[in-house]
Amino acid sequence: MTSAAAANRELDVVIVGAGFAGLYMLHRAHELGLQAEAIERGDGVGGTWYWNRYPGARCDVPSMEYSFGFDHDLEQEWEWTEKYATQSEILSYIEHIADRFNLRDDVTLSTTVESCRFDESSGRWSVATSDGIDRCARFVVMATGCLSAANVPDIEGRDGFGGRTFHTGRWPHEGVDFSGRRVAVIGTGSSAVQSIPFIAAEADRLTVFQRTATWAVPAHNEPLDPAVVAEIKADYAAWRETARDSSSAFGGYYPRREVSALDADDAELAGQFDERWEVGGLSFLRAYNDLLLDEQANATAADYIRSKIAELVHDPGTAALLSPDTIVGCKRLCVDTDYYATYNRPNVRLIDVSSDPVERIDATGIVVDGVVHAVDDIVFATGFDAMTGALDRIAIEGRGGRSLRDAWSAGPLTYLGLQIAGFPNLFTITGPGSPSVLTNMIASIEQHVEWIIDAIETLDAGGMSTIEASDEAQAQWVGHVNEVANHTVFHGCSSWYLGANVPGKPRVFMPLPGFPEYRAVCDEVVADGYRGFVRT
Ligand code: FAD
Ligand code: N01
Repeated sequence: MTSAAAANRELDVVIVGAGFAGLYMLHRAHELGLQAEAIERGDGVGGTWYWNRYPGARCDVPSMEYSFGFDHDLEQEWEWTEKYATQSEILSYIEHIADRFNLRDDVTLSTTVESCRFDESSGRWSVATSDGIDRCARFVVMATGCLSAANVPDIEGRDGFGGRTFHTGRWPHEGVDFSGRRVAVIGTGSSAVQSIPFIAAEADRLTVFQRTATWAVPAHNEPLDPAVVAEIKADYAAWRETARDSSSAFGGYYPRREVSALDADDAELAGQFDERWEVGGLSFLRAYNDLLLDEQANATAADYIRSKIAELVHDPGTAALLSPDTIVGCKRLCVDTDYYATYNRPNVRLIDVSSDPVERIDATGIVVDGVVHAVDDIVFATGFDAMTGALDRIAIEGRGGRSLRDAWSAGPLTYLGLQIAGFPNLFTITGPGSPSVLTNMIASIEQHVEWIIDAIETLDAGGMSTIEASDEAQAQWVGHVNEVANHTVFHGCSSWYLGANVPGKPRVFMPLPGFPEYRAVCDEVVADGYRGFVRT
């Protein structure tokens, strides 16, 4: 859309973000005949897959499942080439969607939404953006992403570093040549696990700074077998329905076994874990049904992975440092290709910063415990201000001028992860309090977009103008999310699920485990006349 065409535009819906969520929301808004505009900070569509171009970036949910199911022709015509698609293939898929559903005319790129203010007298939202054009809309949909606000730690001296710095989530489009360079990677989460083998293969020397050892299982990525693809496509709808019925909204290949690890003897455990290790991927944690519910059960998986690390990493000291003493899956399990084996390379060194943190960065390198590790490049694989970060960076004001930052000062409060009391007609896609990051995100995005579209359609059909979560329903829902999380192992470590990776962020478990149960509640709420929502 040209700036002139968008000037002071009156809209039905402003959508913030043009990743999977923003684009699908825009498509469904078009189908409903709504005037909608998606506003995106990036210079292109794609969200996560536009920004995260670091070497080795791919999905960890199999491509046949990590894709939209809303359109039969789309899922039949698109050809994934590998079990886990690369960043560039996923970005091509998203661009194909933007073209196929004629979305581009209503996407405004290179523009940041700075504030959204609800005007009680008109019942409309005023949206201010970096292009200086004011939009006014009945509805605002935050498709801002759970993992879109980069977290670059505020380490003393960071800006005085003399070499190049990169964040995995803001990777240069032209790529980075590390040949002949001494490179530091700070962090050992999923982004580091995927990029470290590539950086190590190119750099002269790689030094990895590890604060917490991570759990990783092999991806065993491979080209997709055309026979398997044909079998899935023959009844894709049923296959997706099975996936949606699993707690993480995927698992068509290797569903969870409904057996407790605590009932298995050592030989059975080893056999099961060997089988899952050979298959590869996140299905490892589905070998038994209580690995994410019971710490003792979880310890069986932990022992197994530690034994694998000891086999894969030749130097016993490095293997010990790489062996976590935490709960498997309590931070997101990493899926790797040659991560552990990379530490056998002579040009790779691991520095433990668990007890002596990175002290500062000087012009020449990274200082730990008084020792300067001289490097030419620093890669911050330090993750994101997850789930709330992107929303927190927008000045959002609801009824009575109340800011979202104030409303969420002790942690995010939502009803169903879809709406926030005091913020009428504002929706969040995969917001805190919904399964979101614990699932195949595309399945969660589809379910949220469809729920929001139905809510708007029903509102219009009933001659109503606003929908808003009630305080009581929201308080009850937050209590429910906490109660469900308390029955899992997720509280057992300092993860970004809890906001623990960002200094000063309140520690609240943000996603809700259990996709099928959640969907059922969303459907019941609608069947019960939008129970817990106030509609006027
Ligand atoms: P995003 O893709 O994050 O898009 C949000 C967009 O909103 C961004 O482009 C951002 O620029 C824009 N935005 C935010 N704030 C503003 C603002 N104020 N103004 C304008 N624009 C704004 N999930 C899985 O289920 N499976 C996977 O295998 C998987 N792999 C991942 C790999 C990586 C490297 C990362 C970082 C995440 C991965 N995820 C995965 C999670 C992934 O984020 C989701 O699957 C999905 O892509 C999210 O889509 P989205 O549209 O909700 O958000
Ligand atoms: O970020 P992370 P990510 N000093 O937060 C460390 C998805 N994803 O970008 O654990 C030293 O997981 C931090 O240490 P600690 C996926 O959902 C998927 O890797 O906090 N270290 C940690 O090691 C994932 O979970 C894929 O002690 C510091 C690392 O940086 C999410 O995105 C690929 C530090 C950050 O790890 C985020 O992953 C990529 C400091 N000051 C991403 N600050 C797939 O495989 C932070 N760290 C599909």
